[in-house]
Amino acid sequence: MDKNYFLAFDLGASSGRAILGALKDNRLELTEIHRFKNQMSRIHDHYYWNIFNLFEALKAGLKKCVNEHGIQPLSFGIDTWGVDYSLVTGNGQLSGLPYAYRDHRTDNMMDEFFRSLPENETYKLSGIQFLQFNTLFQLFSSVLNNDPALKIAEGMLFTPDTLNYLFTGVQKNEYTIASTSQLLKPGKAEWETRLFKAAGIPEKLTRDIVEPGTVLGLALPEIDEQTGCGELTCVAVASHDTASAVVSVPAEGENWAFLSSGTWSLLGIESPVPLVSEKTLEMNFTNEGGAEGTTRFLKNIMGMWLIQECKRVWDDEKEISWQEIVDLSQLAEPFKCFINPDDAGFLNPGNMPRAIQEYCRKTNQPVPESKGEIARCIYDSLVLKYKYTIRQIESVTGNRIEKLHIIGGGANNEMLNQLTANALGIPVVAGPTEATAIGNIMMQAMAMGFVGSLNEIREVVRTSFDVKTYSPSPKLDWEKAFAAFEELV
Ligand code: LFR
Repeated sequence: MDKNYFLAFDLGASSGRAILGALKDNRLELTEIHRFKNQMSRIHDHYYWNIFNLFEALKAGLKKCVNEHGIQPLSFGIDTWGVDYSLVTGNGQLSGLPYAYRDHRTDNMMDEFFRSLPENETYKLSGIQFLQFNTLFQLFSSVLNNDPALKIAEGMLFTPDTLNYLFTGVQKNEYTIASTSQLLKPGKAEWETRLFKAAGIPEKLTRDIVEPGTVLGLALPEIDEQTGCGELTCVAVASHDTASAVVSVPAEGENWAFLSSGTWSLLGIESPVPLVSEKTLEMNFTNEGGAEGTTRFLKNIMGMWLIQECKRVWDDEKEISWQEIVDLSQLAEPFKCFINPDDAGFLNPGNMPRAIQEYCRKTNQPVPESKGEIARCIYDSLVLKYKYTIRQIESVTGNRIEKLHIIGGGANNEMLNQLTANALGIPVVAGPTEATAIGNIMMQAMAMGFVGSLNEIREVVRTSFDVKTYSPSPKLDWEKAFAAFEELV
């Protein structure tokens, strides 16, 4: 079989990449073609995504693929973070810049919304965890604030849908990304009209929902003119980045959990059905849509964002590398103080080190002063939150988790991988770090007829990429630390 080429655009909240996948005899090779920075634009104290810049960056990636690597891929696919969307007017233009989910316009919006539909009803109808930035609450905030952009909108496209539309002219909502909105029925590619009604969101905004792995159409001739890509198929992949990442977990058998580790730590299991009950509501777990009808039963944990934001503040003084941060944290005293990583105050505090210190002060703990102490506090607390979350999952399913697969960029942090294995007392398998791009590429390969199923995709991942296993070898008393942490959260 010849090599077949697929181009993945993987956009994260801090950077975006174009990754070329070459598939031959069921082995996949990756080449990073293009990398660019992404960041929220702060304008008059609101946060937005510069969607037009992102579109230009993707075209630049495609052009490099053709010109510098000499490859015209068969297809391309786009995945991004969840919940955010652009509004489209009747003549097909985007109405303004899309808001970024960390914008403060949704502060207190959940409580406001629960006045029209109580929390437990909302959960039953959607199966989605409560995060103040879910599309439901973003749109509700626009309704309450008489947002003029909403008034002229005829359609709503999530971030990957929007970029697919700019490339092809086709307006569809892809299922996995739509499931992050809290506007679908649990585990179903169907809009829940009662949620639209309760929020006052016009139902005309919805588009047809397509399953991941659907061919959307061809890139417009103007794209070929600008990039030389030729006839290029656009595939709606599992376009929520977490959905793409979980597609490529190299797992076999049962009783495994995944941790998709990046800006967010998404910790959960793949389930054939949504798990929606009073207990899962109380624990605030989500049921997001996956490939092949699977559900991701998971919890959002405030992940590497905590340390990324510290680094951003520290860099302002004097640049510090990731390795230095890890090294300093290892010199600091363990278990000196803990945070609940998911405290609302850490969502977008501006100055993260200060927010962490304030949290410790408020909770009558020793206040971490040095960079090493702050980083240690973050790492210990994250790992303990992982332990806490795994226990919650086990209490819902009644099954012991026997292995944790860490995928995504965070799997590069060897220290954290080992701490995680020690705290959980089970083997941790790290890799692939490029899980999201791999999942994106393999869903294209499936749409184009080169693989047949999720199982086959995982087989390709296992034969193509190395993973590293960390066995538990605890030197510290994690149970004691866990008891203190549990007390706090
Ligand atoms: C990860 C992610 C999470 C989602 C968060 C916000 O990048 O997509 O799954 O909850 O970003 O959209």
